[in-house]
Amino acid sequence: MSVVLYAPDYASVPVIQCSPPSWMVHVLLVAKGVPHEVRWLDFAKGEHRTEAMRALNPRGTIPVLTHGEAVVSETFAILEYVDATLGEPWLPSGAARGRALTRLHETVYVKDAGMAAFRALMQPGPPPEGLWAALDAELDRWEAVLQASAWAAGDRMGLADLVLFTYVATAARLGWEFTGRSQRLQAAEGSRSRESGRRQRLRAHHDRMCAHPAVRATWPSTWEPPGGMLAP
Ligand SMILES: N[C@@H](CCC(=O)N[C@@H](CS)C(=O)NCC(=O)O)C(=O)O
Repeated sequence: MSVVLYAPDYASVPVIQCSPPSWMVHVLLVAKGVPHEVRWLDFAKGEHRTEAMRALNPRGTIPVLTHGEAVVSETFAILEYVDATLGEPWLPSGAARGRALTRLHETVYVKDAGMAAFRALMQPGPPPEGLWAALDAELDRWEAVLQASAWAAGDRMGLADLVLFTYVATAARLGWEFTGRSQRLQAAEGSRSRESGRRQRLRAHHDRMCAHPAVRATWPSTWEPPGGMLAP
């Protein structure tokens, strides 16, 4: 059964020149070695809102994944579907499954904060005050998660890592800085070490993800390759 991922042609997405939700699904398909086709839709031409696309997803959002007769929309549903149905599952079984699913669904806060900031950047005029505040506050939580383990859940790259990484990479490209610290955290920390606010673990996570062959293979062609990475 053929697998088709509908994703925006990144060049047609204003400002961010990428779609983190589509990118993370693409990384998963490539990392799992699932044969698939990507249909790149031109957002500027409204190719994601045609009658045919609305028949797949009436909300007109992408990513959408089809697998034979199955149609799956909503990013996290797609990640879970691909994981359970195609190739070796990444989600563990038993007790570790609860943790991995919790971490995956917790990344919705990164996704929402990231999307809100990206949408603000798409508006004309200078960026609003506190553009990254919500994302900063959320990423402080993930820095703490990554203090305990190199990956978001367990000892290997998982679904939550895909979400975290694609939003962090997109934000970093748009001017968000790993060294930035939310005012809330700064106030809470008082005179404690500034180093703890530098998100070194998150940066290491980002760099590790950048080196992954599936991330390299799907790197948005609209972006410069990250420092030190050869063009895929
Ligand atoms: N809740 C949806 C949101 C996906 C989403 O916002 N997709 C964007 C591209 S990154 C989109 O389709 N935007 C087009 C539109 O809303 O018209 C999901 O997670 O799949």
